[in-house]
Amino acid sequence: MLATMSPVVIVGTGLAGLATGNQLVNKYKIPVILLDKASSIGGNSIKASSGINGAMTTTQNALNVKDTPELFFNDTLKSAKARGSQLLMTKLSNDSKLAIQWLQSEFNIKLDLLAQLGGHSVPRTHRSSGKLPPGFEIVQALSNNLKTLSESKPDLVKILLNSKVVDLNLNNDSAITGIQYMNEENETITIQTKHVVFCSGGFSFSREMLKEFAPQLMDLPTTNGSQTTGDGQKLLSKLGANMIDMDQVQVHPTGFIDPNDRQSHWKFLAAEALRGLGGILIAPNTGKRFVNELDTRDNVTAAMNKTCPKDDVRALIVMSENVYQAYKNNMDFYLFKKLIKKSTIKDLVDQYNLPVTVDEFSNELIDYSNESTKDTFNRAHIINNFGSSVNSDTPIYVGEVTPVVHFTMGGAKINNKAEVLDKNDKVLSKGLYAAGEVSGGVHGSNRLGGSSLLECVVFGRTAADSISEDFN
Ligand SMILES: Cc1cc2nc3c(=O)[nH]c(=O)nc-3n(C[C@H](O)[C@H](O)[C@H](O)COP(=O)(O)OP(=O)(O)OC[C@H]3O[C@@H](n4cnc5c(N)ncnc54)[C@H](O)[C@@H]3O)c2cc1C
Ligand SMILES: *[C@@H]1O[C@H](CO)[C@@H](O)[C@H](O)[C@H]1NC(C)=O
Ligand SMILES: *[C@@H]1O[C@H](CO)[C@@H](O)[C@H](O)[C@H]1NC(C)=O
Ligand SMILES: *[C@@H]1O[C@H](CO)[C@@H](O)[C@H](O)[C@H]1NC(C)=O
Ligand SMILES: *[C@@H]1O[C@H](CO)[C@@H](O)[C@H](O)[C@H]1NC(C)=O
Ligand SMILES: *[C@@H]1O[C@H](CO)[C@@H](O)[C@H](O)[C@H]1NC(C)=O
Ligand SMILES: *[C@@H]1O[C@H](CO)[C@@H](O)[C@H](O)[C@H]1NC(C)=O
Ligand SMILES: *[C@@H]1O[C@H](CO)[C@@H](O)[C@H](O)[C@H]1NC(C)=O
Ligand SMILES: CC(=O)N[C@H]1CO[C@H](CO)[C@@H](O)[C@@H]1O
Repeated sequence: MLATMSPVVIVGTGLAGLATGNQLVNKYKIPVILLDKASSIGGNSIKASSGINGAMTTTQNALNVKDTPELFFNDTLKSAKARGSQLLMTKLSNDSKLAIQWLQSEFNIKLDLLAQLGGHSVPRTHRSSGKLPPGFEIVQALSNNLKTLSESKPDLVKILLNSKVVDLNLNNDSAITGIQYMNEENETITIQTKHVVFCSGGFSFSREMLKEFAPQLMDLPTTNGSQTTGDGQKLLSKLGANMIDMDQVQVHPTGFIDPNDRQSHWKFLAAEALRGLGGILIAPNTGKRFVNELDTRDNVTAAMNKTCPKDDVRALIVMSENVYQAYKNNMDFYLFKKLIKKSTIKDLVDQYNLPVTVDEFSNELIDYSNESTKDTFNRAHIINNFGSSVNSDTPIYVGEVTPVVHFTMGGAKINNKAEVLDKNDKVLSKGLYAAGEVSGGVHGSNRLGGSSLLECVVFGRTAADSISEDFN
């Protein structure tokens, strides 16, 4: 039977592609071919460092966090600021519990820890205790399964790297009949197929596309990987897809400024979990906090833009020993890369010449940590803070941060079956699906931290479920 089924072609091996592939193969035994233009698997997904969202999960239960899909939806909608598709946001929050459960039960990924990221009403961003950062851990588990199958059952799974998709073939009913890619020898090869799932990621590395859609951001540094060039958006747009929110490009407020390479256009991300677990932001020109660090990314960036100097040192991120303990592996990595350093309050005030006394600075941390007062910026109090006995010698961790281009909310609009839509919101082409960052509508004008890995799993699995209906 396998031999007569034309394989589903998946464009991209980030989390969206891997989730689609695993669901097709494990649940339905439908053959897949994964193509990636890069020489390795994982896209931007492999870099994700804060985690993946889920509402009403067993982890939240175990940690006594009360959450519902409705609360998650409300947070998502507020962050989206009237952009995007509410249907997709509902689907994202509804299916988030199942997405986490799927990763835990099929791939043995623990996802047993939580952080509360910006714009979320409760802690719902999951990561695992242990050494591996979430993006790496999830990509590794899902790709190992497919790699193993590609060896034992080559008719079921093929993974072709260094293979760049360049075009699609349609019949005169505009149904998919094939896909064309270019191999390492620059030959164009056609694969016959009735189903293509675009999982090709965002466009934040494409200067050409940033210039077209968000020219005001071209001078900002970026966290992007060089493969993130919007190939999928270009192909789908050419076919007539409804490209929505293309001008909504996410600026993440905290990219690390490397003190040894300040001008570099490329920045390591200072994961949002650093703030989520208790870290604060300090303006170097006032020596004070200036924003609720757990507001949404767009709002934090706007506050930084308004308050902080446009100098070499934009803002400082300051973390307690408790944050270090809660996020030890990442913190050790940042220390190793010299992106943060261990210091004391006295040394911090001296080093950056902050216009406050050591006592004033200590008192600000004490106030911030005081659970019986309302936070100056309405930030929800969390357990991991600086404590009540802060003084000039209290150890802290500090890094310099600046806003960075990070994620593209816009893309090809899909429906809740992950089918790509045309400009009248009708299915564009029979057999054509999209999932992950290439799609648009899930996040509106601002994505919540942890919702990108989630959309990959939710809509990747959904694409597979939709495709399976054609194989009955
Ligand atoms: C540093 C960093 C940290 C992040 N942390 C988090 C986090 O903690 N939580 C969270 O939810 N999100 C996070 N994100 C966002 C998230 O990682 C990505 O946005 C998301 O994983 C995108 O997944 P994807 O599968 O859609 O695309 P990607 O993972 O980017 O994969 C796309 C793949 O498609 C391939 N491709 C592109 N064009 C073609 C073509 N023409 N032919 C063949 N292949 C092609 C690319 O080579 C790439 O491998 C982070 C992003 C970055 C950069
Ligand atoms: C979500 O928002 C709606 C509309 O504002 C409100 O009625 C509802 O109570 C909110 N739900 C939760 C769980 O906060
Ligand atoms: C989300 O869940 C609610 C409540 O179970 C349901 O009424 C709704 O149809 C679901 N929507 C989507 C898009 O999954
Ligand atoms: C972000 O800022 C807008 C406009 O100032 C405000 O309405 C909104 O409540 C803020 N977002 C959050 C999550 O607080
Ligand atoms: C598609 O084109 C073929 C060949 O030109 C023609 O025979 C067929 O009727 C067309 N089908 C449709 C649905 O237009
Ligand atoms: C393929 O094309 C690229 C870009 O034109 C070129 O740099 C490369 O050398 C070519 N590779 C081969 C094997 O011909
Ligand atoms: C920063 O603020 C200025 C005006 O104060 C505005 O023109 C600019 O667009 C803002 N930049 C970002 C990235 O928000
Ligand atoms: C915390 O705030 C309360 C109420 O304002 C105050 O009484 C108490 O002294 C504060 N605790 C510390 C350690 O400053
Ligand atoms: C869009 C963008 O800013 N792309 C940059 C990504 O990072 C590399 C450096 O690694 C720059 O060369 C690109 O210009």
